[in-house]
Amino acid sequence: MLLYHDPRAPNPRRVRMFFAEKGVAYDTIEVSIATAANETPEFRKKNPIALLPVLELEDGKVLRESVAICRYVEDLHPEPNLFGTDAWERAQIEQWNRHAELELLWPVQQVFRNTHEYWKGRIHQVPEFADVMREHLAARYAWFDKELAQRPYLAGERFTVADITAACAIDFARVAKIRIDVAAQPNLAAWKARIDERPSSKA
Ligand SMILES: N[C@@H](CCC(=O)N[C@@H](CS)C(=O)NCC(=O)O)C(=O)O
Repeated sequence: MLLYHDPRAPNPRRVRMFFAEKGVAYDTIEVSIATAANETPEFRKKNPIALLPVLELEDGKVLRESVAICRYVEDLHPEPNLFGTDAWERAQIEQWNRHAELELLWPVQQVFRNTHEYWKGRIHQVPEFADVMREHLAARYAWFDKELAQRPYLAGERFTVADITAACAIDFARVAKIRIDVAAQPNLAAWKARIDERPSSKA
């Protein structure tokens, strides 16, 4: 398997962390978003909407959504299980992975895209939208903190793909100067410290 990725981007990191947890071997090709290498006609043949990650299989087939890639690898390498083992657990993990994507990662990406120098002159930036997303994130960090007072991991008693998504969002948020308020959000901070102890967090 060949992973097209940018080492600095959060969605490719989700997949690298997932692969590290599974212990699967794969090759990588770096596609720099900074130099718009993802927008070349060659790369658009892999992904017409020019986003990373992309996973290419031995036979040339490609997958271009982080969750699709992770589910594919979960099916091929069922252990350790990261998507759930019964109907209730699978639903919990799906729910929390969606919360992590839609309530944390996507808003964080919007703050970065709409304010950061990195994108200046490259996309239409709307700083007011970033302000709205910052307010949204403050409320959601507080909510995640409250939830994590009740259990050690997002979807329950064990680490799952939902924790990977949320951790990648929260790490990437630092480029937009959004940080966990350790005093006000001790449960979120303790959860993040647990994730950081895992070898996969270096991926
Ligand atoms: N839903 C996609 C989102 C992928 C995505 O947003 N990738 C970002 C990097 S984290 C990207 O490639 N951005 C390049 C650009 O916007 O030009 C997934 O989960 O894989």
